[in-house]
Amino acid sequence: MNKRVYFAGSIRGGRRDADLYKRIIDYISKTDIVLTEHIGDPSKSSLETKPNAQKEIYARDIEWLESSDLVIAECSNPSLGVGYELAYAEKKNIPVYIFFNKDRGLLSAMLTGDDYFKVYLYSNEEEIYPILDSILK
Ligand code: 6IA
Repeated sequence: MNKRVYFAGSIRGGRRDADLYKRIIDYISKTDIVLTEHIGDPSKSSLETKPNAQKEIYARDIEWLESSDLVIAECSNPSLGVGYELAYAEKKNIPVYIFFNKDRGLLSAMLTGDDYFKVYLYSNEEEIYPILDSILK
């Protein structure tokens, strides 16, 4: 209850799963605090940017990441930024839970080969929510 969750999902890696991110974020938000709610905003374009925004985004995200109790990542759509965040979380000893739709291919060996990460392979979205319950309980 009231855990601080850093949800990670692709932005510039591609927004095809943005609606799924939003549903996951809404689900987590029923019981806990999602620091990165914007990840699920389908109206946000991956190209959207303002002058000097990159440094601000990086600094704010790192601050949120370091203040989080756990990271939940949806990795079905590959993203350099998410990969960076997952490695950063490991270095800071923040627990990391990864969801990957196994019908979309194979997850990077850099994640599946690292026992630090708890990886959940799913076929249907409905499988995600009971797992979230067990992670957040
Ligand atoms: O390489 P990517 O862009 O796919 O990396 C996505 C990951 O990096 C996400 O988990 C975010 O935490 C972080 N990230 C990358 N870009 C942004 C961003 N851009 N804002 C916040 N976090 C970001 C501004 C546009 C956005 C409002 C849609």
